[in-house]
Amino acid sequence: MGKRRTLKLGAVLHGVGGSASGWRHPDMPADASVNIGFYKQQALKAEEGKFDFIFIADGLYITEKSIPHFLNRFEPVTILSALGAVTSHIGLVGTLSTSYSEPFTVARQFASIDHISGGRAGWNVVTSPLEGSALNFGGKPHPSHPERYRIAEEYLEVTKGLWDSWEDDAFVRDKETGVFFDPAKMHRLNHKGEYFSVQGPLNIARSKQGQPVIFQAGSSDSGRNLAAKTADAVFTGPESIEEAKEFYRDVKQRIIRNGRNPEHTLIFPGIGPIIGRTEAEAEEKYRQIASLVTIEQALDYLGRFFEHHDFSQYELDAPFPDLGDFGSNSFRSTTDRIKRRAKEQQLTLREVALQAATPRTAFIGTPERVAGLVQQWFEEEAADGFIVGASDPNGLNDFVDLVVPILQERGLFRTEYEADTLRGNLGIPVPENRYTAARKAA
Ligand code: FMN
Repeated sequence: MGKRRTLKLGAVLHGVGGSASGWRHPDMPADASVNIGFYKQQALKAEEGKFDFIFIADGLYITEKSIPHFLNRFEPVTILSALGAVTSHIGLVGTLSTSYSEPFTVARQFASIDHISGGRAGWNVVTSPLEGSALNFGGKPHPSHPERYRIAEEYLEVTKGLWDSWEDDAFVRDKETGVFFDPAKMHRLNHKGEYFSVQGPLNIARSKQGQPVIFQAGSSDSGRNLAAKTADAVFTGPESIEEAKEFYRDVKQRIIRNGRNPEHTLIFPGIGPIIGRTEAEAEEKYRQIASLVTIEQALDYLGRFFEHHDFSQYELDAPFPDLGDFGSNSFRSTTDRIKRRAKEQQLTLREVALQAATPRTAFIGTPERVAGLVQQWFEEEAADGFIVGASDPNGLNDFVDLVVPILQERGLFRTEYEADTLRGNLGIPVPENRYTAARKAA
């Protein structure tokens, strides 16, 4: 029998928030997305709540229609390094694109955060959905959806290989004898593949947790396969417990088919809880957030998923337009769902845009109600944990102060950190160095 599952929690630190108008909320610092004080306060609050990790999302292309947070925000590796210095236990997870970076550089960056933080780094591997990203990186065409995932798979092979460049006892550092390292324990990767040619070795050792934790956030067929082959944790954005359970079952089965242990890859649906002392107060909070968004902003928000498509050209109260295949080369799983639901529920463009821009989360209500939903999703195997993105500026504080104590009382969530590494707290193993393992096996 496996050991008892325990709930895991991550907190999205997202500056002024994921909506067009969150920055106008009376309690939100309008410059929160580039305010180190705000990020520090949020990271420390999540650590006070014993969260497993904080998460910094990222993207590489903006236009004047992008939401305020996307227009002016911190680069993930940089802000995580700063937060690593002011926190002690919480994991530090950030997005970096495999379509617009080099594995050698990225392996170094995350290994460096891993050392700075004593083994708390995690990398959210994304393939960059937005075609416009190509315009900022030399102008070669944006790779197609399946090709982006092929690149990502080889990219991870290279990165993980580079992270094993040094066996754990390679650096002798003997001042007496003058021996700094053992050359037999330094390894060149000599990778030559379809997309990358990388000799190695990497110029930084493994950390206390062996290798940074790999997160993966794509939910399409290709995304699920990449997760099954390579990831320690998976982000997903289901709209119901049924959808979450389907995803959970499917990804865990794919993991087993790849010969990996399904308990060692954790699934994290994203939730944006809205918490009130009463149900009515929570509803009022939602109305306040939703009322700040105009229909024009909602159309722009929806358009971003479809390569910044201009939805203002259609009749607002007519059925959602037939877009054919459009959108499947970018946020495929998201655009497929938007199109499918619009058809099934016969929604108008206005309804689709408002639902996308101001989604009414199922996780709304009193702390007891939100904790109850967290418990249900966890116990019914719709989730191993949650990535919590607050919809209003006090959302993280409310979750930590009001919901976490209930989860702790019910024995679902830790009251103290079990470890000081991210792998340790997530309960996933430290991967053994491949060369050490091969020597032992020989
Ligand atoms: N995409 C990004 O480009 N940057 C991110 O920071 C990012 N974070 C995500 C966080 C969560 C919780 C989820 C569910 C998705 C995130 N994505 C992010 C989007 C995915 O990378 C992916 O593009 C999207 O889910 C579409 O899936 P597909 O690529 O499998 O079609």
